[in-house]
Amino acid sequence: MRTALTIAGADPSGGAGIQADLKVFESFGVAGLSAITALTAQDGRAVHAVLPVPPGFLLKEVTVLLKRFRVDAVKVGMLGTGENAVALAGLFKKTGFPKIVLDTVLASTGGRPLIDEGGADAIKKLLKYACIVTPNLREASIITGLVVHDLRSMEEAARAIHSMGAQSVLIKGGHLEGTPIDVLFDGNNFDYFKGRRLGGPRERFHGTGCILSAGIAASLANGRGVKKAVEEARERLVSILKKRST
Ligand code: PXL
Repeated sequence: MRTALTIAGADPSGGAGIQADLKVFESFGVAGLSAITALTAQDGRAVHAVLPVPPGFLLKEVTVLLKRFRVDAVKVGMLGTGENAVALAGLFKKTGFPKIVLDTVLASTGGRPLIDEGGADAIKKLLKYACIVTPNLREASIITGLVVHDLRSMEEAARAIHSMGAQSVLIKGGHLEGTPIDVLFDGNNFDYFKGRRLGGPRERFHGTGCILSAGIAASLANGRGVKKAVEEARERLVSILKKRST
């Protein structure tokens, strides 16, 4: 059985973070491993508190797993602190994982920071290890310093993030005005994935980014290429969201 590792925050409400990632891995027939970067107290509507684990402990969680299991793909989500990002960058440099999906989680949809101050700069240190990175418009803006708000600026940001070291860049257009379109750039070509807006309250979309990045990691673990992995993850995301009550 193929194996994927999620390095992310815990969401007790189950819609995002480690809990969501493991369910997605299972739905792809991939065995799931997890290393928790931070605890959160939340109800699926709002994050009430965050307690990051110390970087030394995070490294211990991961290295203990690596001694025993072969890992086919890794998903990195919420990190809690810049220190955790830096610690992981050191580990990735040593271990050379081939398939790392980096979800650049900076804040919850409700606006609660999920990484400490300066964390966004630390996350940049992980870009060069990423097989694919999946920022939304806001995260792409913060990472590049560009105003990312339409297709043209998404393409510009994708080029900029690629030049910072990520092999492929998927900029998620869920917050675009009008039709949501995700833009994938592999350093040569752009691919565009058009979506359809599903209505409903904000909590219906809690964990959307986690589910997508976990799906990409699971599909990569199953041996798919990056573009196919994005397609499969997007399809799975839609079917999961449709099952959620509105
Ligand atoms: O969707 C971002 C996110 C990631 N990870 C955890 C979260 C959230 C949003 O609330 O709670 C653990």
